[in-house]
Amino acid sequence: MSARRIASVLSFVGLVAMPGCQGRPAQGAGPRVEGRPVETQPPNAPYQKPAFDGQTRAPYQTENVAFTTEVMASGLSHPWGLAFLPDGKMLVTEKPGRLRIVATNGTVSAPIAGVPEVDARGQGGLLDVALDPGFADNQLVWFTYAEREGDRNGTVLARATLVREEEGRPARLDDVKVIWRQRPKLDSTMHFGSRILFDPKGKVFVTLGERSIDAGRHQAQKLDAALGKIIRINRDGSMPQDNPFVQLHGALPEIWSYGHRNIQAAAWHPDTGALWVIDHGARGGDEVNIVERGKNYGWPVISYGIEYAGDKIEEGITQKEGMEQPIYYWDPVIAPSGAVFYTGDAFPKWRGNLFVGGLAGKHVARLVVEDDRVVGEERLLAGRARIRDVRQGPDGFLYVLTDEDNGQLIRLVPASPRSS
Ligand SMILES: [Ca+2]
Repeated sequence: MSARRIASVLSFVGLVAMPGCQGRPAQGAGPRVEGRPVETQPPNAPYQKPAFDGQTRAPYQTENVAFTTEVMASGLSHPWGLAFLPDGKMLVTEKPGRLRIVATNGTVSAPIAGVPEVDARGQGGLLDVALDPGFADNQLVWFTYAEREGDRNGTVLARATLVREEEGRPARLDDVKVIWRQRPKLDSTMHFGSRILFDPKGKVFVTLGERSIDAGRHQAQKLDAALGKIIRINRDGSMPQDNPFVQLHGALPEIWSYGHRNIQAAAWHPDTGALWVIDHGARGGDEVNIVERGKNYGWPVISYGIEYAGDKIEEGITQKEGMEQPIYYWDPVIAPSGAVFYTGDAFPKWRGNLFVGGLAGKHVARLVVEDDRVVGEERLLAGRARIRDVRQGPDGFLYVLTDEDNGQLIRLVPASPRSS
C-alpha cells in the first residue's frame, strides 16, 4: 500500500466527511434521502415550471459504491483539461497557458514548450486538450485556448505534434497550427467554452460560449456568428458538406447547433452515440442537452433561472416553438465543467451514469440516466473543491481535476478490503 493511498481518505459514498470539510455540512450535499430531490435550496425562479416531470431536481439515488480518493498530483495551477496518452500518462492543461505531462506515479513534468500565447484573463486561458483519433500514428494533439487580438479575443482550436521526451530532451509541441478561430472576436473575458470531441467519422466538434456580453449573447441565435454554437469541422479545417447550414446563404458552414450559452462539458452517450452537452446557466438554468444536427437550444430567448442581477432573462420564458428543451436542468446552478459517461469495469454499478463536475457546486454530480432522462442524482466529493474536469481512465478509475491555485488531479478507486 502506497503512502499516497494510506493518506487518502476512505469515503463510503461521502458518508464520511472529506478533508477540508472539517465536519461542516458539505455544500450542495443534499439530504441524502432516497427518493427525495438531492437539491434542497430554493430555486432562483420559483415561478418557473419544468416542461416535463423529472426535468429538474431528480431524486437522490445511491448504489452505495464504496470508493477511496487518491491525490495523484498537486501543485497544478488551475488545471482545465485532461487527456490520457496511450502509455497511461496524462496530458493536463493549466489555464494560465501551460501543458504538462503527469506520469502514472504522479510526477508532473515541466511545461511543454511550444504552447502558443494565450489570453488567460478572466475565464480565458489554455482550455481543453484531446488526442487526435490517429494519435498512435501521427502524435497529433488538439487544444483550445483564448486568443487575444488587440482589445478583442475569442476561442481558438489548434493542433500540434507532440514530440515526447527523448535522450534528456524534454517533450515539446512542434508544427502548431491554428485550425479554426471563433468569429467575431469580442472584448470580453468570459464564456470561451470549450470542449473538443471527435465523432466516429473523425470530424472534430468544439463546444463554445457566447462571450457573456450582450453583443455576443444575442448572436447565440444568429447563424452568421460562431458565438454560442457547437461547431463541426474536418480535421484539416475544411467544412463537412453534410453540416446543417452549409447551403444557407450567410450562415457559417461550421455550425452544428446553436442557442448555447457556455458549454464546458460534452460526452458521447455510450449506447446511443448521441452528443450530450452541459451548458452553464446564469442564476439557475444549467442544462443537460442532447444535441441534434441543426437544432436551436434556445439561449437567450428561453432559459430557466434569472440574470445574475436578479432580473428575468429576456422575457423570462422557458419554452418556445422551434427551440429544444434541456433533458435536465439545475436551479440553483452547480456550474458544470467537464463530464463523462462511465463505461469501465472498476465501478460496475456506475456503468451508464453521467458524471459532471461542479465548479460552484464543488462536487461531482452522478446522474442516473434512463431512456434519455435523468432519473437519479448523487453528489460525490461534496464540498471538496471546485471541480474542473471529470474523465475515465484506461484503468476504469474516475479522474478529477480541481480548479485551484494548488490544483489537484484526484482519482476515485474502488474501496476494497485490502485498501482499507
Ligand atoms: Ca437551452
